[in-house]
Amino acid sequence: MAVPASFNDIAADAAVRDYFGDVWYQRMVWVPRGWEGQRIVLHFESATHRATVWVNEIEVMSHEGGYTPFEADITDHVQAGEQIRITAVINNILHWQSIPPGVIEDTPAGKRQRYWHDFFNYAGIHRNVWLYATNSAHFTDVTVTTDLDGSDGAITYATEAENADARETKVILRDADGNQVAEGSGGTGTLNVPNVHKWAPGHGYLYDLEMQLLDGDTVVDSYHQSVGVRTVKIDGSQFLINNEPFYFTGFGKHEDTPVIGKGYNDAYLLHDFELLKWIGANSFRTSHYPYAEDVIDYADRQGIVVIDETAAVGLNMGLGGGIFGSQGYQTFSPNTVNDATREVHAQAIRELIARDKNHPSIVLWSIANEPESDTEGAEKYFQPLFDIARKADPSRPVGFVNVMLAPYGKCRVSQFGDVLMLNRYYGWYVQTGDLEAAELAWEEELSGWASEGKPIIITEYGADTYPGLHSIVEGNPWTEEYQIEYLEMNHRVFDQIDAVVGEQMWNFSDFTTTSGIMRVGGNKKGAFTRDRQPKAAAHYLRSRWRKDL
Ligand code: BDP
Repeated sequence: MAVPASFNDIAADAAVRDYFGDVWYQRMVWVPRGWEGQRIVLHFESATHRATVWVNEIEVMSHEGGYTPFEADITDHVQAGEQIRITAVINNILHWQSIPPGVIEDTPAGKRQRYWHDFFNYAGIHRNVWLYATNSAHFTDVTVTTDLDGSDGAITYATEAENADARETKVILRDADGNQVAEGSGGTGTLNVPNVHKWAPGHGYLYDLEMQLLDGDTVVDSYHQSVGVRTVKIDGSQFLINNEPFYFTGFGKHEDTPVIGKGYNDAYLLHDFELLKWIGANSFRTSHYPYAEDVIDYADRQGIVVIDETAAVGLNMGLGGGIFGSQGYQTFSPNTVNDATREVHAQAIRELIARDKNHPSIVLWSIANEPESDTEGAEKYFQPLFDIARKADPSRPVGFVNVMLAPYGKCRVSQFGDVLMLNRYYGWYVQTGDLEAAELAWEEELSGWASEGKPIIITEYGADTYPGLHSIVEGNPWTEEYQIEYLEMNHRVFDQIDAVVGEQMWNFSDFTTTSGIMRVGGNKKGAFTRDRQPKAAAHYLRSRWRKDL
């Protein structure tokens, strides 16, 4: 099986596509001879949704959650210069205690995997797997935060190291041209940078912070951390980056491409960012799971702003009625999404923040997408999760994405967020084809939210559009014309309300879902098709978002 890739679409076989259960991966690898005496680590960038890994006959690690990394020190089990066998069993079942949740149902035709999120449950080893070596004294972590005081910047760092007794830590800050601009000693500290070159939306300027672990004059470990100096603050209903109001334009995306499913791919990464630039998007949300680390690294370099989301999607049994068939479950209950699920969710939040805390592009954590949020059960479930996120990262705002079923006045979870993120489909799922009625209803609801005094980001609004389908008259859903009319209506509403600080259209491109009567070869709300060709709406968005044209 190819790695990185989802296994589902590789075989031309429905049994492989829809398979759920254990999937075994195995390969032989040489441990480089030059690694004698080094600490050797096996690192998975992700395995969806859980994995257990062996080196030769020895079990070395297990991990729950499909989109965050895990690793094991395998030094004691391998020899430099030898070939080793790596075996991983990946399991893709979604159940009540997984994030995202799902259920295996007994049907007359056999067992079936069911879930409540609107994208295909692609699985496998989606990202790179690394074998790497360090000194036994080595850095294990670094946390960097930045601040601005007029034209001066401050970079505060805290390193962590192992087996490093009596070792000194030295840090060197270099600008993007490689010139040293500051240095410090000790595992923690603050570097002041007069006349700092800021990281800003559209301007991905990065410094390089090198940390060295020293044994006398010998560098025994060295790590390079990119640093973008910028601030993020909420001021009333404004979202400030570098103390200036920021307006998000862009999309909710997916990791979803032909053949490889959710597999990471350099070419698609570059191409998607070129399209973001072409269309004038300054941001995206990692709907509905943490994306590959390369994506976030590249966003840092490109100055693209990111809302970083956990895989907590589909915690809402009220949503499936239309799209996924009959219901019969309660979202929050001892037998469904419960305290044990919340523990897994909490761990997903911690792992997301641990992985992504140092990225300047990330300005906001989204701890869930469209959960049930209008019930007491939801309020109790979510309150501690906001605390966990804030404790893990006091430097960024935290929010969750609200669903249309919990409108203004009904939602009991929004009170915990620093920002309001709303997904709304007026003119699509309701008032379908009647944009006049949709506009009135949308304006009314949004004015309600605006009275809360928090910044509002519209994280989803969209209309399924079959490329090539046209209509001479207005109000004809699924046509390319209607997608534009729908977007224009939304933009009229947003432009009237000051508290709206962003618009992220759903979706960047068409993507694969489970089959169903609401989906035609997947979700067709993309501005681009799945193979990244523009629909008419892409040109319309470009004319709205590209201020330079
Ligand atoms: C929202 C979800 C998103 C769906 C979208 C849609 O957040 O995942 O794909 O609506 O229905 O419910 O297109």
